[in-house]
Amino acid sequence: MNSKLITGTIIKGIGGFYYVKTENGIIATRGRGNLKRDGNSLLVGDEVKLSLLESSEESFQGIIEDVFPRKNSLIRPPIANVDKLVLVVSATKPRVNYELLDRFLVVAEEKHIPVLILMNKADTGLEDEISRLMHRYGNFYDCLPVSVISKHNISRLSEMLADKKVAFAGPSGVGKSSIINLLSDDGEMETGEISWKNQRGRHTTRHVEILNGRHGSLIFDTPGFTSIDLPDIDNSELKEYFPEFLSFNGKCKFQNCNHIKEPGCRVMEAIEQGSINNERHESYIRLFNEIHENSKY
Ligand SMILES: Nc1nc2c(ncn2[C@@H]2O[C@H](COP(=O)(O)OP(=O)(O)OP(=O)(O)O)[C@@H](O)[C@H]2O)c(=O)[nH]1
Ligand SMILES: [Zn+2]
Repeated sequence: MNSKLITGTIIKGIGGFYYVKTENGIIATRGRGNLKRDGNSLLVGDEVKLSLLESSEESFQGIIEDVFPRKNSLIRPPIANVDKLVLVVSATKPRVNYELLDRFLVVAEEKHIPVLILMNKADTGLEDEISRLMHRYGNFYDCLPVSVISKHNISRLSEMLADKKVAFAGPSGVGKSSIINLLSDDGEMETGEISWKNQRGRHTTRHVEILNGRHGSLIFDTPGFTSIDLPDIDNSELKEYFPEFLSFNGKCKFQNCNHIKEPGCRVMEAIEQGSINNERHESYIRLFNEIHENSKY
């Protein structure tokens, strides 16, 4: 075994093999023994150290010796080290599901994953939808209207994602696949005997894998990333995951105010003054109650 370890990113895991993107191209590997990180197995997106096998008779050329600590990870889809979670909605067909968007935002906050909210289908001319979205989130999240059809803001988007590992999520039909197709390179990824066209839709069985994007970005291709489970938290923690509330937490009349309808609540004041969006607060209350209901079982 070559004693020199090289580093890389797992871009695909299939049948016990992990394909690792390295400076020397893509290398098929296996994990050493029962290699785990944070109690679970290797994930697409993991940064790893691997040793190269000297004999190339095996169907793989390297052994993963170690996994770097993760920035974050998700269970469904199973991915690690997301630098940017792009939450895709569309102006129409389907219209924005704000409740779902707010759930995704809570998960992203809890996992410390930076978010970009994309409103696709901007070509449909539904300016009202775009302004509603901006009004609701624009002060706290990056929001960008785009269009796959007119290419509006697509190059801006790919610049915003430069050098990042990016996952796309959102309801069915908003245009996630179309956007990923626009952003990913169609170049051939090659190494040793392994090569496959880096093109979406070629395989009938869909696994999570990483595609090369423009400007050095890596795109998690995560079929079916249309919903997400709320984090396992107490409802009194939920207020930490609404950035609108952060400057008020601990400053209401009651130190442990949950900003529901307590007297002397600074968040309620801010809503009345219009500096916090009322719909976001309603959404907060729904999630607060939902977590409470779930905790009974
Ligand atoms: N008008 C318009 N239609 C678009 C745009 N982007 C995608 N579409 C259409 O929206 C439909 C859904 O697009 P997809 O890319 O399959 O959506 P998806 O989010 O990947 O959907 P799932 O795979 O079901 O999760 C397709 O008919 C696209 O042609 C856009 O910018 N403008
Ligand atoms: Zn309060």
